[in-house]
Amino acid sequence: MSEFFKSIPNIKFEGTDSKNPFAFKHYNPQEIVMGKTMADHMRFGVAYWHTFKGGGADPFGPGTMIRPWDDSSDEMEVAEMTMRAAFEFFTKLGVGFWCFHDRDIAPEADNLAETNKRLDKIVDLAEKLQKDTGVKLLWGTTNAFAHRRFMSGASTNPSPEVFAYAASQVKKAMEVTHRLGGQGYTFWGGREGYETLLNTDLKRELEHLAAFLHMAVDYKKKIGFTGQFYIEPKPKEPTKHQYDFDAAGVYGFLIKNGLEKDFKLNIEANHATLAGHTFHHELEFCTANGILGSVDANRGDYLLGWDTDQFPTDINDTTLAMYTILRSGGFTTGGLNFDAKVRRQSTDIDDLFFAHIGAMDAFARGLKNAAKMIQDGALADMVKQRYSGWDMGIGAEIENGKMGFDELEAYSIKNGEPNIKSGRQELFENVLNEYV
Ligand code: XLS
Ligand code: NI
Ligand code: NI
Repeated sequence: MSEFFKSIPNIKFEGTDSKNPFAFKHYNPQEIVMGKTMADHMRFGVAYWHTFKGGGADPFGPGTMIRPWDDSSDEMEVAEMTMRAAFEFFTKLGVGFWCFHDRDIAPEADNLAETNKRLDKIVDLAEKLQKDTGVKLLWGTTNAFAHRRFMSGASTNPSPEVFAYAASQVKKAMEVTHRLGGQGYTFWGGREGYETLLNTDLKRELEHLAAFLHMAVDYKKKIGFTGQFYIEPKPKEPTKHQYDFDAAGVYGFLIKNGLEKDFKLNIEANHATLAGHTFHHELEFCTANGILGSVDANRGDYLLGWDTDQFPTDINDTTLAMYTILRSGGFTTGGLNFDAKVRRQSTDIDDLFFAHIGAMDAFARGLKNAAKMIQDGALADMVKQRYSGWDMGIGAEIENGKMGFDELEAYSIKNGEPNIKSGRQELFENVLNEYV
């Protein structure tokens, strides 16, 4: 039954000749690419917070978008209408997954017990709608950053009372994620960071963060939740310095604290660029270390220094991302969650569709390009060639641990100046452009 998107048809694949803005030109869910359907490769998800709770507010003005599911003074009625609108949207768009924060789906009450009751009530509805539509939960998470109690962080707050409150909230959010069959649970470190080191005991805060995550791992086992835990790195915003800075920083933190077996990473494109990396770099770092879990698919604006969370449209980016994701073996529990919001001037509900359709098509093109790159082996052969010295002679002996500094010095004295080989960067770039 269509309630909120009556004028909008189910979005279908019509191919590249289509001029219909409500159709996919490239994303053909059942099309097989490298042995798997496109839908199974991508595991697209919609982010509840941006698409259904975002109204277009920015630091200079309030929201611009008037949504039919927001049309009541009763907060719980709004929550129910929003959930219905969301599942109608997922179904019309044809995505398999959704993601949410606890506070996106149900409003806080005056106390935690009542808040939890409200959450349960909305989760009843979500459970029913999941069943009716077949749409699944990619991951759930907690909003422990918006309320004023979390102004100085959640698990890294100087106050143990706030730490306890955040723990209670994560406990409940994990329970409802479990109940909804969530395939994962994400920890994004909201305000876990600092504004000034003058008032901050950095060492202690990091220890508290580790303790908090250990408690979450214990509780996961206790309730039998088998979904994957993710940490989502971000270097700054809202705090000046966020502790989960980037993939390398998070990985070091996990290893130091004995948590590396329990967490994978959820890589967000715009967070990568805020950290001074490319999206591709963060994905490649995770793949190299076996910790790629899921992706928040969006993009920033290179001229702006904040998390603009735009919908991904750059085919170069999606191609390189899919090139790494495919070579990592693809998603298991994770997927491509559109942690992205339509621009403040895109005020119509149609725009929500255009944004997602464009992003899904951009990733479909990326997938097809990347599959072709892998099947042709062009780049991989060139990389293999570049490292071929390690497959024999002294290279193989170093890799096999048969050499030390004494032997390497003797080798260098005997063989003299190393041969210089071109890195051929421009040629590599040309080869990539053949596919994009
Ligand atoms: C914010 C984050 C957030 C997480 C979920 O920048 O991207 O949306 O994905 O808490
Ligand atoms: Ni995100
Ligand atoms: Ni973000």
